Amino acid sequence: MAALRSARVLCSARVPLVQRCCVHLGQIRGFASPIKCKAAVARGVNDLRVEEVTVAPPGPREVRLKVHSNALCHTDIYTLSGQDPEGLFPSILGHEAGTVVESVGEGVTGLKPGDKVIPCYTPQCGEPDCIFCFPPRGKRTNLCPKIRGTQGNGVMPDGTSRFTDAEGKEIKHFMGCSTFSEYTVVADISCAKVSETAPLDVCSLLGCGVSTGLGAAWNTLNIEGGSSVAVFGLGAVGLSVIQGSKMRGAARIFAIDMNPKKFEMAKELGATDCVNPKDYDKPIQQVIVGMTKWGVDYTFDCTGNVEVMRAALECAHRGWGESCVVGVAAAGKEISTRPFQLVTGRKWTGTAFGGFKGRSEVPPLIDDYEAGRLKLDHYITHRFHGVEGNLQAVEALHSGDCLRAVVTY
Ligand code: NAD
Ligand code: AHE
Ligand code: ZN
Ligand code: ZN
Repeated sequence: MAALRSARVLCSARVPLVQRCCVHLGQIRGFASPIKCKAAVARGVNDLRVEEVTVAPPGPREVRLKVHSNALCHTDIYTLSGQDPEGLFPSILGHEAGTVVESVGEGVTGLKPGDKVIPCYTPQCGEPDCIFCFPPRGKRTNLCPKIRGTQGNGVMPDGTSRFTDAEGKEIKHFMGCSTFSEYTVVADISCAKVSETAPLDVCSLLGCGVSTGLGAAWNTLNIEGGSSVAVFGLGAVGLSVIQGSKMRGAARIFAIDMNPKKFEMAKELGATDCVNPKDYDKPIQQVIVGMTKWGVDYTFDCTGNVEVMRAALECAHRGWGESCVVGVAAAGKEISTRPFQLVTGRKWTGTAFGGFKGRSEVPPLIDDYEAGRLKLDHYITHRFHGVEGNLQAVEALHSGDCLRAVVTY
């Protein structure tokens, strides 16, 4: 079904003729000029500076976006702090945004200036020869590898950057999005076009963290009604796992965090048991198993701490429990457990972007929000203005009170 939906969205033959002609006009390279604008540039570890940058016109199969709102994800901070083995400097971070198409490059179909877009760090090429996108095997994953190599090297698919600084020196892209800038350029296959009425601040939430949590519950572990769930780490990612689990009808939801300030929201979203590991003098996995008979059906690490990943696996139910790694661990960290934990039927898996295929499966989420079927406003706990606001957002996310700080440019 998802594959059929994806084929419909990606089929350019369905783009109205008038729209196709407009797109064709905009395709002429050189039609668009370089834009000078403000961006928060990561110059080095924990060195974020607002600068004027030049954003080149979009190349073939590329789209230049005006960024309206950016939400800060923990992964931006992790990369800024130098923990990401793929981290590059200087670069423009940011990968949760609500944007509007400013211009399109040659060969782009289905997108035109003025369209609202959520850039997705997990692209969806949708091409018949992509076994990750196309049915039957493409139904199993969202991990389209089409531009992953160049994306990881901080460049566009042709191997070059669209960003230069005031001295004309190259600045790297980040996660195929780079939304700490008033304008950015992304691959067309990274653009999830959303409804004309979609609020761009709320769209920013769906660019990564909140989609990831919902999708981890719905797609990756596919939680069914009546089951038990344990979520370690109650940031926006963990809380959206709780929200997604409750929407699926989970009967018992354990919410685990060292910061008790997180428990109120967890309860509002459906947590039945809030647990602070600091309140116990034994390993948290033993505490959770002790609160059940044989452990928990579905468990999630949303902290990025490898010891917590182990605890999540080890409190999963004997015989069938499934544990999902969502958090991103620092460079060089590894996970371990006794193989006996797997021999006795537990399964260990992970998720990227909650398994959502960006272009076909993210737009329906904002439709659900607009129709009142999906609540999202509670994730915006802080708001800032201007590109400078990204520096304030970094401070806010460190405070322990912040779920998502949305910066509007
Ligand atoms: P966050 O920092 O807002 O939340 C993390 C929470 O974990 C905090 O509430 C913190 O108090 C809690 N925590 C830390 N150590 C703990 C411990 N030992 N036991 C229990 N709780 C603990 O982060 P976030 O934005 O919610 O992101 C969570 C993780 O998910 C990060 O590692 C992020 O990089 C990752 N992430 C992964 C994906 C993906 O696709 N896999 C997508 C988005 C984010
Ligand atoms: N660059 C790191 C890996 C970081 C990582 O695991 N990223 C997550 C997304 S975090 C979003 O906030 C992910 O989905 N990765 C899949 C991918 O293809 O990057 C490293 O270890 O190299
Ligand atoms: Zn693909
Ligand atoms: Zn993220």
